[in-house]
Amino acid sequence: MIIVIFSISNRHFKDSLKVAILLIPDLNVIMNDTIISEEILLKEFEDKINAEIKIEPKDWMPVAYRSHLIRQISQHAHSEVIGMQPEGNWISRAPSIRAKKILLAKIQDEGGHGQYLYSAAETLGVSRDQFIQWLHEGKSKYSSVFNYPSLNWADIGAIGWLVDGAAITNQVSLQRTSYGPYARAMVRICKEESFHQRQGYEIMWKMMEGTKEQQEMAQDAINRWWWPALMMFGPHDSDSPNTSNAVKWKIKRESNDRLREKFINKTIPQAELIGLTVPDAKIIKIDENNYKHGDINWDEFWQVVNGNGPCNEQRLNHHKKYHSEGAWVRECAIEFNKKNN
Ligand code: FAQ
Repeated sequence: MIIVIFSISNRHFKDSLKVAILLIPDLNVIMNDTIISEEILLKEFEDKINAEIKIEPKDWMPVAYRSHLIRQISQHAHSEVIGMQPEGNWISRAPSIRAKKILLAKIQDEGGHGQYLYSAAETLGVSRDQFIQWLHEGKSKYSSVFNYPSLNWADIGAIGWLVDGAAITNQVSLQRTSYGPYARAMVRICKEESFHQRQGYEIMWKMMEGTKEQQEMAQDAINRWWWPALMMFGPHDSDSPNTSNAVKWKIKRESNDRLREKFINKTIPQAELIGLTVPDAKIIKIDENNYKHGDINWDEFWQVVNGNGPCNEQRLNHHKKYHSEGAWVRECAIEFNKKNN
């Protein structure tokens, strides 16, 4: 019976079944039961969503809800893992042992976030190997922001402060997402992400207390990372095809534009406090707590999303190379697991 419930969303299969129903009276009864079952299941699903009860892996869910989550959670996981690359580039060149230790811990956290998220996505019935294959084939996305180069130490400050700051703004809201494993992963990720944002801000703060050259480096870094950070929230709501279902199913709790506004409102005062300015000539302060940003370069955004950013090729090639060179580690882990279970 379960197989029939899942398959019934396939139109051709449904048509063949309708023909069969006309021919076999007993099957008619079975089919009616099945259709009723699906309606009941959908109603139960919607009731849970409305009552803020989390959907769990073994619960019935509409096919489109499942595939929406598979897409979003796996892309989120890829972002965490690919996001290690721009920062990893600076571990060996951190300006002190303290800075090196902090950066190392931060990057390790991002790898861990990828693990939680791949595990959450796997509960939806797709293997991790498949997710990685989709990434390597360019079928699955990761955040556009990681396709920009990290040129100097100030960029490490800007990534922590702005990129993690933008990520956490989104992730705080995702703690209330409707799918249980995703929401629970977000709780831990947010705790760690808030430390990441502070380590980035501390770097910028220290540079702004330093020499004129250091201050210029910090301003140059915010000039280059500000717009890519705003783009992390995705296209305007009016151009966001996934938002309508995401909001209906409470996967997204706030829209792309609303989250972007929240990020701007909290980040501009932080910039001003240490003497930095955001590179937006059209920014307007609407009232005490709210700002309106100028035009985002959406052509640039789509270029980067579609694989033509400054570092897209480099990031993906790097991932492919080390994934392939690390195959023996995965094989050893599987053998070890077999021996111990
Ligand atoms: N980059 O209809 P929407 C981090 C795609 S974690 C690339 O609005 P949706 C931690 C989108 O996928 C950062 N593609 O889509 C860290 C869709 O294409 P598709 C990652 C983007 O899903 C810090 C199409 O455009 N965070 O940084 C982007 O409703 C430092 C239409 O867009 C998450 O992934 C983009 N920026 O909203 C690690 C949070 N924006 O899939 C290391 C979870 C949009 O239909 C160092 N994800 N697209 O082919 C989300 O909240 C959502 O998926 C959005 C996009 C908001 C990213």
